[in-house]
Amino acid sequence: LALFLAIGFTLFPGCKSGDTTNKKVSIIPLPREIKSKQGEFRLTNETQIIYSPDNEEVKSVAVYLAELISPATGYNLSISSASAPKKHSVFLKINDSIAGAKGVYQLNVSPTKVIIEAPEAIGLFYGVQSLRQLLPPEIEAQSVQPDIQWTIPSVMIKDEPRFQYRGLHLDVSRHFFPVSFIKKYIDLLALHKMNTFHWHLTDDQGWRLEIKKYPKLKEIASWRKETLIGHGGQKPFKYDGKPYGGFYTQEEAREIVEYAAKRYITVIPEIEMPGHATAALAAYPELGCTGGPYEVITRWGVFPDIFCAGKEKTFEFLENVLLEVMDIFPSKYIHIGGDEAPKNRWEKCPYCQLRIQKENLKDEHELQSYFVTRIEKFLNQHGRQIIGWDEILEGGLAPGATVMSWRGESGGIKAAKMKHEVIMTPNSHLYFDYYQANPENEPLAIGGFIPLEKVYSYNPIPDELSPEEAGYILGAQGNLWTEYIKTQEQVEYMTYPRAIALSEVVWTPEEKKNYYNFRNRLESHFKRLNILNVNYFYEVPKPIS
Ligand code: TNX
Repeated sequence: LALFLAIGFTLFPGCKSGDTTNKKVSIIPLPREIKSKQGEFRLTNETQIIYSPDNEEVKSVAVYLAELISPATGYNLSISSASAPKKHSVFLKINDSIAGAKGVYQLNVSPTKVIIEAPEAIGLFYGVQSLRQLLPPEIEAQSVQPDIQWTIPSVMIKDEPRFQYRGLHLDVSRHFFPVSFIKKYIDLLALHKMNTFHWHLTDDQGWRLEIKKYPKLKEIASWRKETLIGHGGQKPFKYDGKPYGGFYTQEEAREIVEYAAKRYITVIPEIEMPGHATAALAAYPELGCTGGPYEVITRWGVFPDIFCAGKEKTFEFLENVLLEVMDIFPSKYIHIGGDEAPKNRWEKCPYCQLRIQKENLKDEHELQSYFVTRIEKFLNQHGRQIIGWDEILEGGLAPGATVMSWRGESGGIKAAKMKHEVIMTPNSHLYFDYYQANPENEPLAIGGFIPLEKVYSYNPIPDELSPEEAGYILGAQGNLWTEYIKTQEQVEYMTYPRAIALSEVVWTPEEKKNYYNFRNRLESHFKRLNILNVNYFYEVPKPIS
């Protein structure tokens, strides 16, 4: 490691003292501008947190900071909006004259004070995250660390995000994860200045959200009769014989939304339609073309039974579901899935064929477009917009839809050229369920190969786009599908550190990114993750050749 660092420091001009890899200044994602200065600020029991102006939102960032610092230091810092503060304070100030993208902030540390300024509270929150990373990693401990000096190196930081959408996804259908874990997942997003949690709540293998109007979703659709334990490609499949399931109550989902909002993270729920719907059909078989019976699926893959596009009751069901979903999730966007919906059932279904005729549609792809557009209209009427996987381009894109480009970037490029918003989640770079190292030595995964450096190298703006078209790329997201991921430890192992590389992809200006510099900073960042009890994948850094 020493050798690696020595080589890294000599070869990279960005690594000289006074710059980002100054041992003590190691922030991820890398801020836009950092200037190291002489000296340091020492945090003590006497330090005050002073916020202004005196309003609830600014105050709550101050409280968040005090609570962040308290367990490890044992300090109970005083928080006030006093106009004549004592020296040696941490100031959180709204300053309208600072301009930039949403989240912009400045952080100025000197031996006598720390000032975080931003035009909005969200910027103060990001400044707090940077300040957190300037403190020793032991600040993350949940018990008092008596031997640590809580010093913060003097520094001037000017920072703002590159993209407005900085997301991470989690599939809780294939495997279910409890509320406590979802909160930990969200906390780690906040540490890395990510702002969106895409919650994949429904799929063939389980429906995970309580819907009051349709109780069988939690009673039937949230359970499968046994769980696959063998390799998906092996025959015969091996099962453990035990029922598997779980769901979030509406109260729990609201708790998550609120928890995330305090961390400036939006939760986007995904309700899959028309495909990946077998679990829902198992509970309400009348919503399928054949009428069932159906069972919650125990294997992984793409399955033929999807919501019937010919029946009015399908739309009645989905609209009622979405009304409850909108009541829980205040997000501007609702993700409606749209991916991997085989058309075999629709081809043979008299209701669907009648609909095709009546609506003057060409084929089943146009029927899917009709389906998505109809749902979009409903959500628009309630002030929301839809996101769909790139399959929603087939058969005609719903007018206001945002496209999540997962089968590479081509769907995203096409949508941006059509002046639709795009979120890049290509399975060439951002699928964290794929292997990150030699499969021979890794726990079984779904396939693929996306090592850390590949994630880091990703640029969400494809060369093919003009600057105007590029403006439609809202940002990027990492996806974590959990077919092969059963435990919380395994989720973290697959997600980290790749999601940390992603944070720099979506935050840091492209021209400031440098993998070796990142890998250096990551090495000290790992100490923080150790204390936070995160089970990340570790590989010894390769020397620069
Ligand atoms: C494709 S990505 C899917 C998921 C799987 C994933 C596995 C997408 C929109 N659909 O249903 O879990 O591949 O990598």
